Amino acid sequence: MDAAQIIDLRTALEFLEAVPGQLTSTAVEVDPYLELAGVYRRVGSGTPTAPPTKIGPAMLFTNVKGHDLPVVVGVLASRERTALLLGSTKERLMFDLLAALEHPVPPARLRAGAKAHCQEVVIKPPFDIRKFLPAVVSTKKDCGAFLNMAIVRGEDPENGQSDVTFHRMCLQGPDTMTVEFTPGRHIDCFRRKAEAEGKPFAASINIGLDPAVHVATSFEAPTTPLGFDELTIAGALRQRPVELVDCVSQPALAIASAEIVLEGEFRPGEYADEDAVNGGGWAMPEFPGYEGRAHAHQPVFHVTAITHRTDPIFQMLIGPGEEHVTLTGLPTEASIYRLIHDAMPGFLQNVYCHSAGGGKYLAILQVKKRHPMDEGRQRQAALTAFTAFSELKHVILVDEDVNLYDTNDVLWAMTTRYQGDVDTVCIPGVRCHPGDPSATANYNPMLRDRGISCKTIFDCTVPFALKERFERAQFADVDLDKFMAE
Ligand SMILES: [Mn+2]
Repeated sequence: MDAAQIIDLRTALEFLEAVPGQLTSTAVEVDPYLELAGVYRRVGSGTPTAPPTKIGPAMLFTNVKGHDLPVVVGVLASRERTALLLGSTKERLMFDLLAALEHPVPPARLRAGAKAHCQEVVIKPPFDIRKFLPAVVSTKKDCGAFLNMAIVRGEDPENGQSDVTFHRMCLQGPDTMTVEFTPGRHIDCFRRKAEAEGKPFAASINIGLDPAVHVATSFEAPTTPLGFDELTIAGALRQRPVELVDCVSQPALAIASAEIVLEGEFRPGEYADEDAVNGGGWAMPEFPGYEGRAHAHQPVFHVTAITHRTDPIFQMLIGPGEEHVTLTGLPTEASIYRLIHDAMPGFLQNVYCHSAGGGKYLAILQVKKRHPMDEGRQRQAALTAFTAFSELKHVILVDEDVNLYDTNDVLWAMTTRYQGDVDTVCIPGVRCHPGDPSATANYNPMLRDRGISCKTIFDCTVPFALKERFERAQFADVDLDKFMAE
C-alpha cells in the first residue's frame, strides 16, 4: 500500500499495519480512567512525558471498559511515522510542508448525491456524549475526560472565511463540553463576532482523521493568518481536496471522512469553568510535561447531533509527548525556515523543534557560514525565529556538520563549540508561554507576570575565522551495503 492511498484514519491504520513496528493493538480490556494513558505512556508517548517512556508504535485499544468504540492513540507520535504517512522522509517532511503552503488546494463540497461516510449513522438527542465517546482521563489530577485530537471547523459570520483548529475540550454534561480557547485563536475570533451580535455560533468537531488533516490544522499565524483555511494545506499534501459535507443539525460543514462528528453551537454569553465538575484547579497533562491549569470561564459547546461512520474509531493523543511535538513542531519548523530563508537566502540549512520543548519552547537551527559576512548572521536568524514565534524560549545554533536531530551531536557541539560567557545571549523579560513553570515571579522576582521569560540563544557555531581548527575527524566514505547486505 502506498501513502497516496491514505484518505482517512482507517486507511492510515491499514497502511501502518503493513509497516513493521508502527502499529500495535490489544484486545485486553483497558480502563479509559488512568489506565489507557498509563499504558501508552510506556509504549510510545515519548518526552516530555515523565519516564519511563519512549517513542514507539501507534496503539489501538479494541476493548475499552464501558464503551463500544475502540481508541487509537499515537498515530503521529513519531516523526518517522508521520513522514511515512505523508509519503515523505523525516528529513524531507518540512520541505514538503513548505511546498504545500505554496500551492494550497481548497476543500470541496462532497458531490451532490454522494453519501458522507461521517453520516452513515446519525444520532439525535437525547444522548450522552460521556457514554458514547471513550474519552480518557489521563491522571488523577485531571478535571475530566478530554477530546484532544479533535478539530473544530467554523466560519466567520461576517465574511464566511473558514478555519480549523485544535483545542482541548472537556466533557461536562450529556451534551455539553468546554472548549479551551487561548486568546486570539481563529475559531474564537469568529465565535466572538457571533456573540457580539447575540447569535449562536455553529461549528463541527471532527474526530478520527487523515493524518494530513491533523498536520495541516496545526499551522498557526503568522504563517496561516486569520482567514487562511488550513485544510487547503491538507489538500495540497494529498493533491486532493478535503471533502466537506453539510451538518444535519447546524448551518456548518464537517469533514466527510471523519470517524465521528459532533455538531453543535456556542451560545452567546454561555461560559463554564473547565473544572466545573470537580473544582480541582487542573485540566489535563499539557505539552510542556506538567499538568495544565484548568481555565475559568470557557465557552460551552452544545452538541446537537452526533454523526459517525459504521464502527467508528475514537482518536486521541497523550497530552505531552512526541505526538504533540509533531503537531506543533513540524509546522513551526516550516514557518521558521520560510521566514529566515526569505530574510537570508541559503544561510539556514534546517530547523528542528526539539521534543524537549514539546515542539514549541526549543528550536535547533542549523546554519552554514559561507563567508566572513555570515558571522553574526546566525544570531540574527535566532532573533528572526523569536520574532515570529513568541512561545519559543531557547534557540540552539549549530553548524552544517552537526546532526540537529541527534541530541548527542547537538550536545557535542555545545561542549566543544560553545563557551558559556561569550556564546550565550539573554533577552530577558519577553512574553513566552504560561505553561513553563520557571516563567514565574516565584522563580525570578524580576518577572512581572506568569509567562514572561528570558529568551536565550545558545550559539554553538564555530566562529567563521576558526573553521579550519574545528574540522571534525574525517572518515572514509564507504559503500555500507557491501558489508551489511542480508
Ligand atoms: Mn487558522
